[in-house]
Amino acid sequence: PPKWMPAPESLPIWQKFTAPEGMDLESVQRSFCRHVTKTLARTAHNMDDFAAYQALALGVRDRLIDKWNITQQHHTKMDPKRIYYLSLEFLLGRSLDNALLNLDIKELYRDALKQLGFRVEDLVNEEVDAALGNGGLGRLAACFMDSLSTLNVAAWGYGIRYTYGIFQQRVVDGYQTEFPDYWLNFGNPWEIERLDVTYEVRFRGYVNKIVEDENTVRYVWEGGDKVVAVAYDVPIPGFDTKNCINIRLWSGKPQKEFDFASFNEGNYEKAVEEQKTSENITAVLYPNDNHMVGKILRLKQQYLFVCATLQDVIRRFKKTSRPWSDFPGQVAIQLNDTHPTLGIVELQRVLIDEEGLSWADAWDIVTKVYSFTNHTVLPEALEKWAVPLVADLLPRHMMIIFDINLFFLQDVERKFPHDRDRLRRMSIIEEGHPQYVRMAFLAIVGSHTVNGVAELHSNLIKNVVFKDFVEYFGAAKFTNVTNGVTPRRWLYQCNPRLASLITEKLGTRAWLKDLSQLKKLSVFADDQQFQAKFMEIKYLNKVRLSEYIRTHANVTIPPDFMFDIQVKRIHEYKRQFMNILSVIYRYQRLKGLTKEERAKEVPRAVIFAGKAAPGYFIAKLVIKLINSVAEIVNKDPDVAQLLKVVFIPNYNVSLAEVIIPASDISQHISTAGTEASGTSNMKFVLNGGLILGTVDGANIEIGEEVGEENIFFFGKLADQVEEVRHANRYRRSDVDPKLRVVIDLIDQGVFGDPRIFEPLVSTLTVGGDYYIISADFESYITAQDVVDKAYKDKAGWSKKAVMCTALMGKFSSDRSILDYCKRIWKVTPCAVP
Ligand code: B1H
Ligand code: IMP
Repeated sequence: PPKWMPAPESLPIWQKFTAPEGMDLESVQRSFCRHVTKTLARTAHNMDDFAAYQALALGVRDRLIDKWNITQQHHTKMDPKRIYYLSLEFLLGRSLDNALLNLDIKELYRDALKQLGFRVEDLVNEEVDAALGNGGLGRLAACFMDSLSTLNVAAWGYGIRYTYGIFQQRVVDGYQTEFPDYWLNFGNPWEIERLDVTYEVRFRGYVNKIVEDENTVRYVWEGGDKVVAVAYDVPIPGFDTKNCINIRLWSGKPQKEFDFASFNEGNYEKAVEEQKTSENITAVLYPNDNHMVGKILRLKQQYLFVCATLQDVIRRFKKTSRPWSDFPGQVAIQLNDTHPTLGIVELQRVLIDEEGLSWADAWDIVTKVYSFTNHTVLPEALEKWAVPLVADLLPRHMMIIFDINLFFLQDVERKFPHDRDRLRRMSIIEEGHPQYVRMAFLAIVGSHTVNGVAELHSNLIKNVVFKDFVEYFGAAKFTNVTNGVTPRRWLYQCNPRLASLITEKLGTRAWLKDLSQLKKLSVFADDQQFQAKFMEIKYLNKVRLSEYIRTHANVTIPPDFMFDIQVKRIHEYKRQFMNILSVIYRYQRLKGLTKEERAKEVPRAVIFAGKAAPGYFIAKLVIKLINSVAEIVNKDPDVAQLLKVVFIPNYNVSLAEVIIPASDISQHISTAGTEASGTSNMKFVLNGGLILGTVDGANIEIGEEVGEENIFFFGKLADQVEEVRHANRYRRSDVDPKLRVVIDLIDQGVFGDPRIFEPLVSTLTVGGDYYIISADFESYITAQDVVDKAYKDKAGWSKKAVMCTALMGKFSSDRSILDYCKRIWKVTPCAVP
């Protein structure tokens, strides 16, 4: 343990010079100018908005660090149970605006900077997103960190500092093209580099068996190659609290910077080789949402991550000289999906091989510490790693996995004797050539609690996907914690006008920490004046988005159109394809209408955005189809007053903050039973946008909260999907008649060379229509008509919109986190007084 100097804080002079900065105009301006001149080495004469952003960010960072220090010292003093949230993704987005709001210093900074000639609103737009995640799973981790900090939980996030986050998407000739995300090129004021916090990580090598006496053997993992993980800390301020927690991100670097022997021999390539390979490990985020790719580099990322994290966790635990039996009372580790599951094996390894505990004592500790969140039931997303790959990279871990499996299956055999098929189904090792390690099974066996992320999803886990495990472990181990989103970013920050209106009406900002208070808004749902204000704000948000679309996608969308939005990762199960097919259907229907009939139609802008995994051919074709349809529709004067279609490039967190407040209706139309939860659905409804959705994921619970009259459901139910799939037809003549009309138009070349779209269109027939677009199409088109009809009734729609915002209290990530604290982690807050 590090030796601390005898409390220098107790010296008055120490206190004087480390006191947090003042909360007055002059302190802010002084700090800003100090960073301009001393940190950036600039002057008033060579300042641009980006430099001003940097100086501002550095000043705010100083305040975060003050809070961070106070929080860590308080935690050291109180030594509470720590919560460790392990995630290979943190989709944080921008930090400046969020920090200004959470620290409640935005007004102060606005005034201070105004006098210096800058507008805070301009400067926050200079920031590049931290995009270390793919989609929902990574953004959930970010929302959870905001809530953990706000709720004063002694928590740490742990992740990887990818040099390149999710790729930048541009659209070229209608196709997605990918560019590297150079997010660190101009420095990152939101991280604190900890060159002193480093851990060694071993790969490959061999396992040495040491026979101590006739009943004891020990194994030591030796040899191989070592790399070093360096810590980078990202402070996460809570809202309206002194607490500020931390995400610690690991970056790989070589154990020795340079091979001098090779260098001196004149072999420059070889001299820097090691450096290159170890830095490669954390170079890039794998850009697949809901899809696993069994690449060795990904396995290296996972191991480097858990190995460094556990060394840090154990070092912190050991500072208080407690016995190992205290560990489960002091440490809870949450696995964000199976990606950090090697952590289970690594802890077992450290306890038995390095700390000398017996297998049984060690395993008892491991299974009391870990809990596991499952985020998907899609078969292609469930992680499995080839045994030869694991055995080569992590030989000792492979042995331990086989032992865990052996003891587990022996116990299954005791409980369900002579049930060979059950053993085969439940084995952590999938038999075959090669064998595979089933990571979800390993995570279940090594955890005390397993949760899904919405009611339906958790039920599917219990009754279908992990049914055998429920029968073996009992139902109590499996539970649901419905996802949530942070109302600080997803209402207060992204929709300031609506937030002000709410605060004005409720007379307090308390709703930002207790979102259930929004229900008090429902008494204003019929109040015409309130409706008018609410819808005026919606209109202004639509103007802002329309302006963005004009400048970034070169399409003009009148703000009085209905804004119909589907933004999320592009995936077959999310069915953006079905959406664009229905747009084609609408297009041909509109073209067939008389002038009188047209006058009764609701003008609609159908807005898409989202990234496809670079190797996902069909998803990329969906983007091409959307752009091809947009091109034809947007230039057709026949429908110019009634229909616009646009694909906005490079969807990310900061773009979501512009898009979400501007929606009238958003689409969450996954095949029932496939979207575990969805979280953007919550954000849209919270901002007074209605949803058109399937009976899937969190849509169901949103419907329960806002009422059936305020949500548009359609489509087959989860328990009908399997049956529909079996009845699917494989010929064009058998698809839904309305869908047939659409396919014919594509085939006729209305949207360009039909041969381009053939692989996509044929998923509906020869591909077996796995996502049941044909079976849901009629119901989908009907639901679209119901939406149009409802939208024509302005007062009726306004009331629905208000009720939506009012009834979303359940979907705060604060509620989710409190649920984890009470039922899974068994931890209470540790607030800085
Ligand atoms: C979700 C993923 C995911 N579920 C594998 N699973 C990945 C799986 O890189 N990989 O290998 C990356 C991501 N992501 C999403 O999690 C669900 O689809 C959403 O429905 C859910 O809302 C979100 C948060 O729980
Ligand atoms: P860690 O838990 O050892 O990683 O410590 C995190 C941070 O908490 C350190 O960088 C310090 O800022 C603070 N800290 C840790 N131990 C002490 C202590 O004994 N006194 C005061 N602050 C501490």
